[in-house]
Amino acid sequence: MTRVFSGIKPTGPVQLGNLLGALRHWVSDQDEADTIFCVVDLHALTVPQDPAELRTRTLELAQLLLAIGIDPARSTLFIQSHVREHAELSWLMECNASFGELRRMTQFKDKSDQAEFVSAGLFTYPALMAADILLYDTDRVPVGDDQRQHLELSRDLAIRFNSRYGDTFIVPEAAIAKVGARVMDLQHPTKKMSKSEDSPQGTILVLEDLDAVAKKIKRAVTDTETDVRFDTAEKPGVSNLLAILSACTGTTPETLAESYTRYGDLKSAVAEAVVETLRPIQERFAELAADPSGTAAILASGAEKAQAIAGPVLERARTNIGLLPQS
Ligand code: AQP
Repeated sequence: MTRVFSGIKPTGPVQLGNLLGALRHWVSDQDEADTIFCVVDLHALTVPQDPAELRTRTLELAQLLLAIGIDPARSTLFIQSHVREHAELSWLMECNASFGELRRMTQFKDKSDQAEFVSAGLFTYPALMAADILLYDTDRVPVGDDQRQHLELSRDLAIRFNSRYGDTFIVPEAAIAKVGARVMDLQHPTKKMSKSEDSPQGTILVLEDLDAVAKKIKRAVTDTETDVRFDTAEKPGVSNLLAILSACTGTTPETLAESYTRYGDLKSAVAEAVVETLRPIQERFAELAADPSGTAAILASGAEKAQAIAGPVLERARTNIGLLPQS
C-alpha cells in the first residue's frame, strides 16, 4: 500500500490555504493509502515562540486535524517532538545537505529577510523536513506549492544518502494539487496566504467567525477591469477567487469563469462556498475542543505507532552511515 506522510506547523491559526492546498488532500488520501500525519512542532521552533502558546496551539492543531476528517482509525496522527527519531535523523540529514543547497531555499530567503533573529534552525529546516518524510518510508507527500522546493531537496538527500551509504531510504514523490496549491492573500494576491503573516484582511482562518469570512471575501482586491477570467499573471485577485471556488466545488476555474460576468456575483459565490466548507469543520472542532483528553489519547497512540516505524528506519540509517551499534 502506498505510504503517505505530511505535516503542518503550529505557527498560527490554520488558514484557508493550508486547508485547500494540503489538509483536504490528507483527508481524501485516507481512502487509498497508509496515511501518517504529524503536527511538526519542532519546525515551529525555527522562529521564537511563546512556550505556553505553542503548547496550546499544538493541541488545538491536532484537534483541528481531527475536525477536518483525519480519522485515527485509518491514519496515524501524532506530534513530531513525541517521536525523538525525527531530531536524530535530522542531524544525519544536515550532515548530508550542503550549505549551498540550503542557502538556495527561497522560503529561507523570504523568512530570514523579514526576521529580526535568524536561527540556525530556520536555515537547516529543510533537513528536518527531509528526516520527517524519510523516517516513514514515505512514497507520497501531499503539500502545497510553497513546499515544492523543500520536497525536491528531500528527494535529493535521499538519493545522495542511498548512493553514499547504500540503499536506506525510499525516494518520495511530492503530490501537489492542480487547484488550491497556492491560495493567495486576498489583499495582496501576488503573495501566498500564510498563517504567520500579519495580514488579517487578506487571510481567512479556518476557525474564524463565518460572517467575517464572507466580508473579507467580498472586500478581496480584484482589478480595474470587469471581465471574469482565469489569468494568474494579469488578474491575480480574480484568479485567486476562482481557484478558491474551484477547490471548494471541484469545477475547474476556467469553467467557473464562464458562469460569472460580474465580480460581485463571483465574490458572493466564493463567500458562500467557503462558509459552507468551513461550517462543519467549526462545528466538529467545538465538540473536540470540549474533550482535550480524548485528543491526547489519540496522539499518544499515534506516537507509539509512528515510533514503531521510525525506530527501525533510523536504525538502518545509523548502521549504514557507520555509527557503532550500542552493545
Ligand atoms: N497559501 C497556501 N496555499 C496552499 N497551500 C498552502 N500551504 C501553506 N500555505 C498555503 C500548505 O499547507 C501545509 C502546511 O503548511 P505548514 O504549516 O507546514 O507551513 P507553510 O507552508 O509555511 O504554511 P504557512 O501557513 O505559510 O505557515 P507559516 O506562516 O508559519 O510559514 C503545507 O503543505 C503547505 O504547502
